[in-house]
Amino acid sequence: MRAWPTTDVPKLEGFGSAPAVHVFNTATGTVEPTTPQGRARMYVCGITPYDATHVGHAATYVAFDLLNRAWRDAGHEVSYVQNVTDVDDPLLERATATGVDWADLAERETELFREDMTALRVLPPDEYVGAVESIPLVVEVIQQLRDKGFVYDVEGDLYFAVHSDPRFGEVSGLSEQEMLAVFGERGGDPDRPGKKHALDCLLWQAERPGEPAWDSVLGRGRPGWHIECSAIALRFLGEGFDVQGGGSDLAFPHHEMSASEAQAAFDGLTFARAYLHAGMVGYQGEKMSKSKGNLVFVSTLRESGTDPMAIRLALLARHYRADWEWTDADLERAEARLASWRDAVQHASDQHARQLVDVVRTCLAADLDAPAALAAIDAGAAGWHDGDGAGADTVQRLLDARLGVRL
Ligand code: 5CA
Ligand code: ZN
Repeated sequence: MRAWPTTDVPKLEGFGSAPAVHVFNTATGTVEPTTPQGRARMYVCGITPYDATHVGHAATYVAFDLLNRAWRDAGHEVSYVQNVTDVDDPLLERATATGVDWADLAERETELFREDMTALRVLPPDEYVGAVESIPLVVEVIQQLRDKGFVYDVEGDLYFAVHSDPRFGEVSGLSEQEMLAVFGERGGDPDRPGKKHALDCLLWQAERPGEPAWDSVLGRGRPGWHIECSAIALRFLGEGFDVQGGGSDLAFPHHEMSASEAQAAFDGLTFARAYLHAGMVGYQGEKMSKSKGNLVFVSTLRESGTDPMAIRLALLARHYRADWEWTDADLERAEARLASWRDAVQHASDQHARQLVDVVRTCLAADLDAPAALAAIDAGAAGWHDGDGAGADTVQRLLDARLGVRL
């Protein structure tokens, strides 16, 4: 699948490289250094394209864009892979409800997402991979699991016995009771008769009347959700990649299941070395979600003339791990901040700029603390008015390279 066009990332020539990036790993519950061996490898779960990108999605992709940029500034090349869940229940349900073809809906919303990401200056993945085009990869991994005896049949549908992976539970760290409490509302089917364990998850769903299906050695059907990300990540990044990312609603079941499926299929394999999760953005008192319909779309803001850099700054003003609520005031604050930086930067001296490079790098190396970086820039900007402007170019390059904000 085609990604979106890349944006130029200025190099901070003459400033050495940034310090090693530390991030909070959900699986260990601690902030730890990332230690890429050669290229840094990152997989971030992509959208299910049945509705436009809301500011919650955007916050999550901007968070991982900060990591991408932090690695690059620390001297790493980055391999970045993202999927598109272009066939799944919510997409098919929306297509039926609105009377459009499911594939057209997926293509239309994926294209809008590409436009939103481009406007927000989010760097594209090197591989942007759809679930549909990955069916042969998915089937291979399921066959591998089946050969090992980790798969069983419920009325023609194939299930993964999650405890086949001795490390099941290590990603989210939830107890079985905690897992059961959220499994049902996050795409799972704990109560389906015939399952051997309530938490076992669907790998392959046999064809249903009126739904798309593909021929395979597993019979005619379509993939379950989690296995898509296991198969795509293994194929395009290989085992032991540095970071698996997404919003915190994906820690369980999605990342837990994806990791266990891969680890059970290939003995001794470690799926990702760290699991990172962005907080949930709410609106009007609830988590912003396509199913609840309480949404602020990036595309609507753009159409109404909002500067995408102001949208990006509004998202960066919150720590990526925080849960927070979007209000119009967030955007107003960001617009004012952007205007004040654009005005002040012209006066920045070389010494001001050099200090700022260090401070911003330090903030972002410490679990991607963008709010601290923004506060440091505010404090700097307040003192720039007396400078000669010789540092303006450095400040602009810094903000562009590290925050993705073009002044
Ligand atoms: N296609 C799957 C992942 S394989 C999926 O979760 N798609 S999604 O469209 O529902 O979400 C895309 C990304 O946005 C996920 O990382 C999800 O965790 C994140 N996300 C969804 N809602 C919010 C929100 N309100 N705030 C922050 N991030 C969110
Ligand atoms: Zn995923």
